[in-house]
Amino acid sequence: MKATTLFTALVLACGTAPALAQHQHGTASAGATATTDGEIRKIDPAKGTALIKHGDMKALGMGPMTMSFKFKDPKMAAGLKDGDKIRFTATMPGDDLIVTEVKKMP
Ligand SMILES: [Cu+2]
Repeated sequence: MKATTLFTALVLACGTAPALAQHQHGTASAGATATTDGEIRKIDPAKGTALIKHGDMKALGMGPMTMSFKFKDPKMAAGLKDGDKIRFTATMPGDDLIVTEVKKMP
C-alpha cells in the first residue's frame, strides 16, 4: 500500500506542474505560433511594442496573462490604441514575443 500512496503523490505533484509553468516563456518549440484574442493595455508606436492582455497561447507555453509584445513591423502599431480589442498571432524566435499578425476587432 505504501507504493500506491507514493504513486498517488507523484501524480498529484505532476498535476500541479502546468499551473506553475504558466508564466514560463521557454517551452515553445522553434517556429511555433499561437493566435489568440487580446486587449491592448499600453501601446508604444515609436518602439513598436505593446503591453497586451492575452488569452491562452498553448503553443507558446502560456496561459492568459498581460505581457509585452513587439510588433514584427512597427507599422503594424499604426491605427491601434490603448483599450483596443484585437485578434493576433505571435511567435517566439528568441526571448521576445513577436506579433506577426494583428487584426482590430469591432
Ligand atoms: Cu506570456
